[in-house]
Amino acid sequence: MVNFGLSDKLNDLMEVLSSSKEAIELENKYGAYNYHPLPVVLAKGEGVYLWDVEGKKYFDFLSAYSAVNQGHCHPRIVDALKAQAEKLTLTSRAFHNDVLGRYEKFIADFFGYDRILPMNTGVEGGETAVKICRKWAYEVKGLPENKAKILFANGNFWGRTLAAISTSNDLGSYNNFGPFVPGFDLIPYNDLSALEKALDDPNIAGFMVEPIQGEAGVVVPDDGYLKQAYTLCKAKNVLLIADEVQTGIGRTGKVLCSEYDEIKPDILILGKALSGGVFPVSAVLASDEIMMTLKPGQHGSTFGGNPLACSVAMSALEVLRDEKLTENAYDLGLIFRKRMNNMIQNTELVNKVRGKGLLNAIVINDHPDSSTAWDICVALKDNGLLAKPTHGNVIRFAPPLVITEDQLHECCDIIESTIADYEKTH
Ligand code: IF1
Repeated sequence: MVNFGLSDKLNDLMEVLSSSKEAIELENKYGAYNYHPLPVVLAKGEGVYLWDVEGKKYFDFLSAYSAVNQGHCHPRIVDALKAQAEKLTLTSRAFHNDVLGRYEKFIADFFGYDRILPMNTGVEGGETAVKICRKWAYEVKGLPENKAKILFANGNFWGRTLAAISTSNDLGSYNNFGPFVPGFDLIPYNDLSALEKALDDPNIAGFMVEPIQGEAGVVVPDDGYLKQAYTLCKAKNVLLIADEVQTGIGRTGKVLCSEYDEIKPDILILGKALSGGVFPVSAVLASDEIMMTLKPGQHGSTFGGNPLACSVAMSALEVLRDEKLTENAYDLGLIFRKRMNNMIQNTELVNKVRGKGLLNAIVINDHPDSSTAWDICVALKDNGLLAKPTHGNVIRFAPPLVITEDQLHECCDIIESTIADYEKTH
C-alpha cells in the first residue's frame, strides 16, 4: 500500500490512479509499440460492460474486434474453460484426445461442412485456407506447379503474417516487411467485372474475400456481390474462400454473413468469437474433396484442436444458438442504424452510417488523416462508451451481441450527445 500522505479515500484513489498510470508506464517501458491504445486500463469485463482500474464502467462497442460476441466472460463459456482446464488442456495432435472428434462433428454439423481443420488465430486460419486452396489447385484442378494464384480484394485484412501482408494494399500493413509472398493478385472490392476479368487467368485457384470488409472501415458491398462472385468463380472452377473471422458467429445478423447472399463458400474461415473471446480458436471448414488433399504431416500446429479450445468453442457456439444472439444482432442492428441515420440529420460531423447486424460504423466528415475520429473516441470514452477508429475517419461500433434494446438506446444516447457536444466545441 503506497501512502501518499492523504486521507484514506484520497489515498485509495491515488493508489488506483497510480496503478492505472503505472500500467501504461509499464507497457511503455517494456512493451513493443505495435499498438496505440486509447488511454484506458481495463480490469474487468462482464457482458456488454468493461470496468477500468479506477472502477469506471463502460459499454464495450468494440468487442475486441468482434471476438466477444457472446459478451465478456460469459459464464457458460468460462465454466467450460475451467472444467476442461482441470482435466486436460493440450495433447498435441501426436495423439488423439476425447474432445477433438466431438468438436469436429459439432462444428461441421453446425456450419454444414464435411470437414474442419482446427487452428488458433484468425490469420492461421487464413494461411491454412491459402495452403489448402493451393494444394487443391495442383492436385485436383491440375494447375502447373508453383503457378497457382489466389485473388484478394483491395482493402482486405486477414492478419499480420507475411502471406497476409503480401496480399495487402495498405502501406501501414506491408511497408518495409518485404520481400513478399508471391502468387497473390489484387482486384477492386465489390467490382464484379474486375473479378470476371481476373478469372480469365487459367492459373487462378481461389478468391479469398470478406463478406464485409472490417478493417477497411466496415465496407458493405452491393447486395448480391458475394452471390455473383461465387457464380463467376464456379464457372471457372475457382474456390471462393470466405474470411468470416470478423463477420461470422452472428455478428452481422446471420450466423455467417455469407448467408445474406445464400451461398456456401467452398472454404470458410472462422476465428475470434468462435471462442467468445475466452481463448484463441480458429477453424477452416471445407468439403471432403478440398480438405482431403491435405495428407498427414503436411499442415498443423502445436495448439491446433487442443481440448481446451474445442471445449470452449463448443460452448461459445451453444451460447450463440441458445441465446439467439444472431437474431438479436439482426433486430438491434436495424434499431441502431435507424438511430444513427436520424443523428446524421442533425450533424455535419457524420455523413454516413453503414453495416449489417451489429457490425456498423459511422464515417466522420473530415480528412482521413485528421484526429477527429480519435478525439471523438476519447470523448466517447469519457462518456462511458469504448470504441476505436478504423482507418482514419471511420469509427466502428460493434457491441457484444448480448446487448439489450434498452442498453442499445442508452449507447445511442451517449453517441448522439458526444457527437453533438464535440460539434459545439470544435
Ligand atoms: C490487429 C484489424 C480488425 C480480421 C479478419 C482475419 C483476421 C482479422 C477479417 C486475423 C483480425 C484483428 C487483428 C488485430 C485488430 C483486428 C482488426 F483492425 F487489425 F483489422 F478486426 F479489423 N480476418 N483482425 O479482422 O485474425 O490473427 O488477429 O486472430 O492485428 O491489430 P487474428
